[in-house]
Amino acid sequence: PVAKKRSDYQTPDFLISHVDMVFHLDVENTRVITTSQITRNGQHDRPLVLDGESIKLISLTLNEDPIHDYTVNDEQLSIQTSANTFTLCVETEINPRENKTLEGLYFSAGAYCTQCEAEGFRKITYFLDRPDVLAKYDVTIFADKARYPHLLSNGNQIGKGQLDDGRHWVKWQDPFNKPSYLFALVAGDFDLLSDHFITQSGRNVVLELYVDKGALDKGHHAIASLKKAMAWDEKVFGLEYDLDIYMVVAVDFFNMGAMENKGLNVFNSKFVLADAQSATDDDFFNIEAVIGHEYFHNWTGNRVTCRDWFQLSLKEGLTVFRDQQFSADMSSPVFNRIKNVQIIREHQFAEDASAMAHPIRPEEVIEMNNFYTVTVYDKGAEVIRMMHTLLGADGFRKGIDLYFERFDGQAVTCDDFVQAMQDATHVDLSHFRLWYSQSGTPKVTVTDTFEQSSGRYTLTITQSTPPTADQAQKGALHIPFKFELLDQQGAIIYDDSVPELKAKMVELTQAKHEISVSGLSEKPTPSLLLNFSAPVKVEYPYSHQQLSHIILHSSDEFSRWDASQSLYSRCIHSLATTPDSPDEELFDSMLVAVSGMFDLADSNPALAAAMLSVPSFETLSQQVDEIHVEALYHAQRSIRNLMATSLSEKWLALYNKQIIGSYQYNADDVDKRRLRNLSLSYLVQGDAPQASKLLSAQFASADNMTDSLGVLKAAQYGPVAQFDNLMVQFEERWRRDPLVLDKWFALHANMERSDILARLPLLLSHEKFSLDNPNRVRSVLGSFAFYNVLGFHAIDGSGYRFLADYILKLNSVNPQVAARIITPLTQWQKFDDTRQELMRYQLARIADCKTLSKDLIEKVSKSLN
Ligand code: DPP
Ligand code: ZN
Repeated sequence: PVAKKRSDYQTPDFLISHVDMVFHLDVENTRVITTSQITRNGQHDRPLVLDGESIKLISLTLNEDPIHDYTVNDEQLSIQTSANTFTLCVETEINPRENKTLEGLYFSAGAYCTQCEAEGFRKITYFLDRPDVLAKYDVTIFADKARYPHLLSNGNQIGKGQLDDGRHWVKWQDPFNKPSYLFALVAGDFDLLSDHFITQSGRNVVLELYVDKGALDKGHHAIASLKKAMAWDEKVFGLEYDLDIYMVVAVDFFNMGAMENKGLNVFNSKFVLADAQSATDDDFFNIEAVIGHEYFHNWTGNRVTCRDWFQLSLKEGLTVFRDQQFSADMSSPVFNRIKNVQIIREHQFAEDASAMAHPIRPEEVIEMNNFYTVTVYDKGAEVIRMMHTLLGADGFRKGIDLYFERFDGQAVTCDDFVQAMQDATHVDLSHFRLWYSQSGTPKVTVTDTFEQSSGRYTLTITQSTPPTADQAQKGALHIPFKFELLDQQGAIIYDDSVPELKAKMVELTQAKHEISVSGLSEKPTPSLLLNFSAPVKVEYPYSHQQLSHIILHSSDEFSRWDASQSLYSRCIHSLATTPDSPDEELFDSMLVAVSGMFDLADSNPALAAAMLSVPSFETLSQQVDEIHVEALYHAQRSIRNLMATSLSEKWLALYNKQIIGSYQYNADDVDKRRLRNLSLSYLVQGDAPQASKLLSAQFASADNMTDSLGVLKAAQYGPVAQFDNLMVQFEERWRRDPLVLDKWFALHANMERSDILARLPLLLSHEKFSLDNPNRVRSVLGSFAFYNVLGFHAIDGSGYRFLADYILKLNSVNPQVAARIITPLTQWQKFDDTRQELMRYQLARIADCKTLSKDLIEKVSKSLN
């Protein structure tokens, strides 16, 4: 396969103004008749080249005459015509049941549904399947009425009828121009939850949520979340919904989280269904966030879309930023910020360090599905956030307003977005644009000097970005770097004559900056990168006293948490490198700091819970140049054990203090449950005398999934027998609920135990496991590969081999999911030589497969280079 390059963009040779589609649904022989109004774009005599894959061409007419002058291959249909404006009618046949890739039209647990982003529409019909071809769609669906009473597509329903043979039909019309990737069709027998929302201008919008039969009670949180999102977008961005109906359908088989098809979102049921018994607080949170995300796409993505797929971050970075702001407003801002940053530090930094490194606007793509990445999404959101910081909330809003004024109804580029931001505010963003083309994790190094005699303190800040696999040369970026200086009492040092101190921010634009302040009586402590103001790594030689000082005194809650994480990291790395001579003084000062954090539990429980948690293995891995698996893993364990045993009374008191009534999803109770389950896990880790009793008691009395799962997660640190016993009980209770069973699969797959490789095959042969279902695959194979550190990285290579075996199986079933869970194997670069060799050996084994999908070829070949 050949890579497409961003620089090769050409405007389309033809445009399509209107599409009429008729679907005759049948599980194995669905007929699709697509009639398009097509116009030549500019003066040329090139043929009309349509995309099409895995579909059977039945007939082809141009202005109602049969076409003879065409060629067709596995990917394209090419029609030679001299007409400039014409009607093209294409009839195709597809097999939804056979379609396990879950792209195009497929059959999922008794219902038909579609997934067209990025390039799935071409599996339905031959078409100009690119986002800069915008058309209006009329869609008529015919299907058996008894089995498929609900026939849905984008826009408004404009007709329906009944046939004598038991079939019925419904016709939909979408008044908005849209690219083919936003097309959707759903047909099935669902339960329907209806509601409505009155927009700011007084229009009534019907809200419809379609779920599996019997699951109606689990839809209320999703509907409530949707209404919150609609109100929030009006309030914060002045953006109102534009159709009279908004539909959400939950399906069990889905490659992604959800999809923002115009007026007809299709969701992975995991991000819709929730009730207290079966869903955790995190599930409730994620549902609100994903419902928000897809809703916000209606403007950032659908009304203004991407010119080409290299611009994906135009809609995804911006929409992730919007959903993050929404979630922060709905719950705890600091807790949300910490979550965002953890994703960057655990996964995005890892991507930068791997062979898959790419800028938020990639330059080269073989399979677009491989670029729905943490870089495009989450680093993309950080880039938008930096603009928000540089322009201020009002400036940002002006920029957004201008963006919609200029580009509503169009397919545009990331440059167009930045230009609108710049033109609306007159802030020069020309240098800032480098964030779109430069990949990698910038490193900001800070040093300081203090001259006792003059009281002059100088901060020297340098930036550099190490080379990445895709790009050797790096330039200095425009970085909004927020910071403050704390005196020894913990007060912030202000000096109006130093503009950076006044603004609490320096805009780094060059390799090196210096900031000086005079007249200080003692050396201050700098608190750096407040609120993670840029997606960079910061280096400053903090003493542990300084870290403790920041934990107590920074004005920025995020930075207080961040300092706690630096303190833990320092302890862990110190123990990992010199396990035989532990730095007792460092550990003592860490324990003193931790002791103090307990005092926060009443006043700021969200922050306390975050501060009392140590960095993940994945985060720690990104802080070192070479990962020594066992040493780092055991050091992290030991530090947690030290915290657990040294402070066992505090953990017990904290556990007992969290009095919570019957389950409600609200911020106060969520915080309490989080603190309680965190305490429980430390009590188990520290082998506290009460631990085992607490586990059983909480398991027996829990009226909600958060507390049940809290027990199981904590039990992972205790004796295997007790864990296994609880897991058996859990399975008995939940074996008929696939979404809950996924949690059970994941707990088994990421459990640290010596017989893990022997247990995995048992999970995969479980009657509820199926390679066809992405949620099951992610919960077993994904959890194992991403989070079972000792199992996956077993030094005999058995973990790598196990994953590779299943990637080869998945390759022919669902290449998109296969290419996602191969990620840990492609990130071999920082491991020891033995592991590198073992990982590369498995990659080479996969590369040898003769029928390897484009998705895997791209990732495997890059990581073997
Ligand atoms: N459905 C995916 C998302 O919303 C892709 N657009 O991010
Ligand atoms: Zn999105």
